[in-house]
Amino acid sequence: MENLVSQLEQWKNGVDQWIHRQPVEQLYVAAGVVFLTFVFFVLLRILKRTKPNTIVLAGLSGSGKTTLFYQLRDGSPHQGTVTSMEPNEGSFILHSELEKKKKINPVYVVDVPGHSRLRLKLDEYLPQTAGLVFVVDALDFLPNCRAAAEYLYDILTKTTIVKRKIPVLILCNKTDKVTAHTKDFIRKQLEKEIDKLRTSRTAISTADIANEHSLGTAGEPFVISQCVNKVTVAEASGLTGNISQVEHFIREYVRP
Ligand SMILES: Nc1nc2c(ncn2[C@@H]2O[C@H](COP(=O)(O)OP(=O)(O)O)[C@@H](O)[C@H]2O)c(=O)[nH]1
Ligand SMILES: [Mg+2]
Repeated sequence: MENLVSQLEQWKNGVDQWIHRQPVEQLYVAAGVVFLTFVFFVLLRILKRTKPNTIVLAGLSGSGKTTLFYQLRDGSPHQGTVTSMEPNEGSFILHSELEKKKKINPVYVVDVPGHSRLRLKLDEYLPQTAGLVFVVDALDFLPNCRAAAEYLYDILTKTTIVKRKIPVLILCNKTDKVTAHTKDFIRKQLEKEIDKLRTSRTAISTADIANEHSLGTAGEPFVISQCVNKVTVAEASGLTGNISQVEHFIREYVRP
């Protein structure tokens, strides 16, 4: 035992002497390298954590956002729930991914109520948003076309959406019913309505043009491919669980 202690002491003295023999600059450099490596790993962690992982479900009331939220989380539509007045939100692994063996990153999904008073909530989530799903009722589409186009127009001209180029998926929901409109029809109608809105709204707000991001190409009829952010159209049925196209969109922007 004593032998061991004296051996350790000798070794410690050896190290001390060696350190004293080194030029002082070299020690500073070594300390600097250790410090920088530490800072690098801390930064890496922070960057990884703040990568946006929020998916926002927006759209008019009754389009099927809440049903879709439950379907994504639980694989069931939870029928019979009341009109949501508070945003439904939560971090989870998609139900369809549960049986996968490897570690999967969760998605933070927010179901923003369509009621116009509560839409302001949307802005709170946009800084962390990786993708926005705009749910459209493909069954009862025509009576709501104008209102849906207005909401979509507001979304597509939002500063955060434009600046951060947040991808938008226009999701034609309720396609389990044969009378549902096709996604091409819905896209064309929305483009037509937005084109009308574009003319009327830019006429009103030429004074504060700085706040409004003009949509599309001037002098051409509006089509969604003119948006600076990626805008795509897909179909789903939140009720029957036919949601693979939404899941694909989510995992394209929130890495599993
Ligand atoms: N046929 C059909 N009905 C749906 C679908 N998704 C939702 N619904 C119905 O549409 C109504 C509104 O759904 P909800 O999820 O509350 O819409 P929200 O207001 O956007 O949250 C409910 O009666 C749902 O049962 C769907 O994919 N197909
Ligand atoms: Mg709802």
